Amino acid sequence: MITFPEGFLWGAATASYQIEGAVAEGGREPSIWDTFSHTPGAVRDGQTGDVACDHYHRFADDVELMASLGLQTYRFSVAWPRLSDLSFYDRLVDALLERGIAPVATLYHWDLPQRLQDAGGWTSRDTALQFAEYALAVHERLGDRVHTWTTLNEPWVSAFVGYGSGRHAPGVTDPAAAFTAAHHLLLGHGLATSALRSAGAQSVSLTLNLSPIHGDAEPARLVDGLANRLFLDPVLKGAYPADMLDYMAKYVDVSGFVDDVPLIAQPIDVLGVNYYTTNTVYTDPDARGHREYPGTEGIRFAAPTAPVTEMGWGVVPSGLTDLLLRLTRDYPGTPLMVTENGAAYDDKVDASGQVPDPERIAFLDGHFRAAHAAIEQGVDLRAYYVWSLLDNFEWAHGYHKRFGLVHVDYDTQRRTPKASAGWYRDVIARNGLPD
Ligand code: IFM
Repeated sequence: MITFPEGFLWGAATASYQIEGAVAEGGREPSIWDTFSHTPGAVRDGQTGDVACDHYHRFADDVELMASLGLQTYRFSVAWPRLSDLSFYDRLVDALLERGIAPVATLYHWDLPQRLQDAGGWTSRDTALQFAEYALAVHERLGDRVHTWTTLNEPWVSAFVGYGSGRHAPGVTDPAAAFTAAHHLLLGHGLATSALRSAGAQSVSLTLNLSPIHGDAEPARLVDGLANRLFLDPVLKGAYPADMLDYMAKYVDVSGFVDDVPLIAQPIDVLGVNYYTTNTVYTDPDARGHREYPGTEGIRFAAPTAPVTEMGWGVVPSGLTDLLLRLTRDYPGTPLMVTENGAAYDDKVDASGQVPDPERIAFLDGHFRAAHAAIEQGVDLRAYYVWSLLDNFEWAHGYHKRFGLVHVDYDTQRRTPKASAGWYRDVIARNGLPD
């Protein structure tokens, strides 16, 4: 047996806009994803999160489903647009605790209230201040029962996909706005962390999407800076990387950024790592670069080699070992949890009502072993959350990409655990895998 440390926690993750639906219920105000998904051409086939998995109404059954898989912890996000009435999360947290499932609450998984976007969104410093106030309000309501808090999910995506390429809400295509948004997201994280801490939050974390970058040295340094160090260093080293400050200065006035770093660099209790794949980049004068990495003209992002998932992302379990070791080496002293890892495949319910998904089982098996290899080499990894509990609204891809351990029929809302769900239940029960 490959056994994980005693006390290691196994869970699954979701996000509010991707599963809840009920967008006009419980006093919820519109978010940037409501606006964006209703914009013609923004999301594949014009799909929206209006109904999604109807989790808002079906959460009690979904918690039963989690219990049937033996989940020990569940990572969900609170919708900022539901701030005026947080009673849904009260009920959700109570249901989780009744089943012995530890709730981990993420405060921002991309559904910014539209009213704040109308005032500039993350390009406005005020959004960071408002985020800290919102964090406090949620903590006041749930802090007696939620132990672990995550401020932001994947600020790189919020900044560079939301304000850089415009592939996500709010659909802005302006590199200067993307860098400004990145800074204000980090500031929001720092302010919220201080606020949560002073309110007595037990464990505060930040979740970053991180990726090892391979290839030619110079483009790899730049892309690693944009994807990884730009977010890790101010939080965990108390300084923006010098090369990134110079780089951002080509687009924005960074003088105020430096002054804010002490506010950003609040100690965190654990770092959340979302890992999906690696990137490989080469110098190529003819290459157009990548629109989500501003200024990368002349850099070629290599196509992944097979096998790939339905997202077209390469399956590279060893990248997870490398990433966890690198974090431990370069940012020592911060415990880690894998807050997302998983894969989309073209899953179908077969004639016998089963959903065979051997590729997902192989994917997870490989990545769990990769995480275990990192632990054996000294990484302090505390938990692992599979993305995702349910098939759900995969942003610009709509419902076309299925990441769930549980299949969702969107016409009937019927949930069918895939073969991987049963396999995962056994992993959890054994706290490990056969050797
Ligand atoms: O679905 C997303 C999630 O919202 C954030 N991390 C990556 C997942 C898969 O793309």
